[in-house]
Amino acid sequence: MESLYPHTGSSYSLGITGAPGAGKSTLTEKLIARARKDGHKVGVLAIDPSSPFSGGALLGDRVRMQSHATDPEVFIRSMATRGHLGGISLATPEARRVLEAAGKDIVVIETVGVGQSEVEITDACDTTIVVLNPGWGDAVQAAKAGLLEIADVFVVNKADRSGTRDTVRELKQMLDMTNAEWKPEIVETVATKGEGVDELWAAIEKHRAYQEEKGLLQVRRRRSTEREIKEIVAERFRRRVEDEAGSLLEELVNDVAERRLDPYAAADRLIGSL
Ligand SMILES: Nc1nc2c(ncn2[C@@H]2O[C@H](COP(=O)(O)OP(=O)(O)OP(=O)(O)O)[C@@H](O)[C@H]2O)c(=O)[nH]1
Ligand SMILES: [Mg+2]
Repeated sequence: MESLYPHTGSSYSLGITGAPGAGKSTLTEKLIARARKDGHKVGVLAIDPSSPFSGGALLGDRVRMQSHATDPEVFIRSMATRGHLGGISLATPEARRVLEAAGKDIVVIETVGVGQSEVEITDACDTTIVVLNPGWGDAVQAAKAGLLEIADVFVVNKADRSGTRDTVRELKQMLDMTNAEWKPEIVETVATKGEGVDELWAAIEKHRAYQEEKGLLQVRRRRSTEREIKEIVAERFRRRVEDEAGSLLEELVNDVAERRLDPYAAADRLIGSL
C-alpha cells in the first residue's frame, strides 16, 4: 500500500447494492458500456460479503459481464470478503486503490445487500445506487433497511414487470418525508435491454456534480478515510489480542463465565495488558 498509495485518488466510484437477484450485475454491465462510450477506463469489484469462497454467485457476476472480457480498459474482479481481515470495510478501499493505480477512473463496486453490507459500501464509494424491483412492499422494506438514508440514486429495475409505477410512487412518498438536502432521483430501468441506462448515467453525473460543487465529495472521502483508519486500528488490536493475549483471554473468559468479572472489566484488563 505504501508504494501504491501515491498513485491513487483519481477515480470516481459507484456503489451498487440491492437484494440478491435485483439485477445489479446486469445493470453494471450496461453501465460499463455507457462509461466506455465516454472514454472512461472502468474497474469493477463484485463483492460477496456472505461467502468465504470465490465460488458460484461470483462466477455468475463474471458471466453477466462477459461482453467486456476482451476490452483491455475494463477490469472485473470478484471478491469474497467473509474471513478477510476487516471484512468489506477494509477490503473495498484496498481493492479500489489497486484499480486506481492501474489507471481506472471509474470504479464500480457491486455488493449484495445482506446485513450491514449496504451501509458499509456507502462508506467506501462516492455515489451509492440502490437497486429495487417492482413489487408491493419493496419500497417499505427499503425504508426499514435504512436504504433511504444511504441511496444517492434509486433504481427500480425490472421495470418491464407490473407494479413498477406503484413502487416508484411509494418510494417518492417516502423520500418526501425525509428532509435530506439531496433528494435521490428514481430511475426506472430494464437492465436486460439496456433501457433507462442513459438516464441512470445522467442521474449519477448529476449527483457527482452536486457533490463537487458543494465540496461534499471531499467531506465524504475524508469521513471514509477516518473510518478506514479506525477500522485498521480496531483490526490490529483484534489481531494482537489473538497473537499476544491468547492465554489471558482464556482466563478472562473463565472469570466472566463464573461471574467473577463482567465482560467490560475483562475487556479493560485485556486492553491494559497490550
Ligand atoms: N425481466 C427482467 N429481468 C432482469 C432484469 N434485469 C436483470 N434481470 C434478470 O434477473 C436475474 C438476476 O440478475 P443479476 O444481474 O444477476 O442480479 P444481481 O443483483 O447481480 O444478483 P446477485 O449478484 O446474485 O445478487 C437474471 O436472470 C437477469 O437476467 C430486467 O430489467 N428485467
Ligand atoms: Mg450480481
